[in-house]
Amino acid sequence: MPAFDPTLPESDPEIARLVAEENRLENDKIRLIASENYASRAVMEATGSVFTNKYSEGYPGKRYYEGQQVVDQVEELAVRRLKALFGAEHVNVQPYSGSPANLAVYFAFCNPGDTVMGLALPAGGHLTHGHTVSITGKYFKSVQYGVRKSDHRIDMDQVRDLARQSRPKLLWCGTTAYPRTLDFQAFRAIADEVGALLVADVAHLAGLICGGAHPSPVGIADVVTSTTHKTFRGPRGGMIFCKEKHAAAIDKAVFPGLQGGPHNHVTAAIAGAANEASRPEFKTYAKDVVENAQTLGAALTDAGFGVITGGTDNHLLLVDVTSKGTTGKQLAQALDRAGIVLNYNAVPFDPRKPFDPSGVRIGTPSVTTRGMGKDVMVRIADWINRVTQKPTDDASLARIAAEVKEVCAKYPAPGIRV
Ligand code: DSN
Repeated sequence: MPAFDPTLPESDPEIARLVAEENRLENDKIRLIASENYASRAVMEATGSVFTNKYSEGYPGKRYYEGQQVVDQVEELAVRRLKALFGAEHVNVQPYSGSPANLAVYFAFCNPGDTVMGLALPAGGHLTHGHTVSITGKYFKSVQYGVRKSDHRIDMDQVRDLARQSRPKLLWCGTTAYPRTLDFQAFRAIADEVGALLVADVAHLAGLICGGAHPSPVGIADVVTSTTHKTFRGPRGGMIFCKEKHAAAIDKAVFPGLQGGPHNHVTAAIAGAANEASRPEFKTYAKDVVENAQTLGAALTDAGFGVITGGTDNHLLLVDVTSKGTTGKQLAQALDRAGIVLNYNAVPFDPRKPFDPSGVRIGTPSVTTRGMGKDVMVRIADWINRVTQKPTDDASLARIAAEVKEVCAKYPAPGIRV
């Protein structure tokens, strides 16, 4: 007889209750955090599988532990699928998430004190692209470029000038809060001119790229990093694509340079997500994500919000809410009470502090996964506008939350069991 093996509710009712509460919350609310999504039931099952039990330091065929007969097949399958999906020469699926993937790139190519260049965080970049408080801004000499004051788009003239002056070893192009298409070829030309390696961080864009809704940097950049859980809709994880000539450096930097054993349950789920992303319906999904964001942006503009750059080419909007007499944080907190979840965010040249900035970031990956379309986007803009009118009125917020819940009930979310 096997030992008693209780279920989660039997073993730990407190955690089981919290899981149920989170299920309810993700079901009943409109989730607009641009970096979030709903992973499918299949991806969730792979993430919760026996592969969580297995250690496998090394790479398929060259491990430091025995018993890899199945794990090697999982990692090879994930790599094979991702290579086909993105047209990559080499893929590493072991980074624990996006920040470790980026750190591996620094470790592969740089020494402490080397010069690196990236988009500044307040202009829509990421911490790991050389921001001052990040290890990447402390261990490397970081040069940061920004967006133009006139139109809030990346200033490629500034990128070129700064690159010529500083001659960085790595030139990062990648964003977390930038609503416009990245011109990877223009970055390539600048990197070539100054002898830099070009690294594209497409964490936010990976699903749009393989769905054909954003140009791909694979084959243009020397290295491409990404998370696996945003528009790509997989489990929490990371991946690195590179040209074959950089494969050994990248693999060595990930393991043994930065990490120990890969999270094999995550690798299995990444393989599953790659399979889902290769289906024709994923192309429709990627296109719908962008169209929903554009519809929402137009409706917010009509309602008098300050939509940065006047709209979007991708899955997110950056919105200055000053014209509504509120701040990003006040609005985000009021919206949460009204059943709409997003994050407050600095806007370019924000006069306010990052902990209470002038804007909010709004993303459409999650609502699109639920099948919500343009009609719902127009309602979302209306709800957001109504919240700005009575941000402290409990009854009004509760009324909106009830309307949100009613709409959510019509669009079941994959992977959610309530
Ligand atoms: N935290 C992610 C985001 O929200 O964009 C970036 O790492």
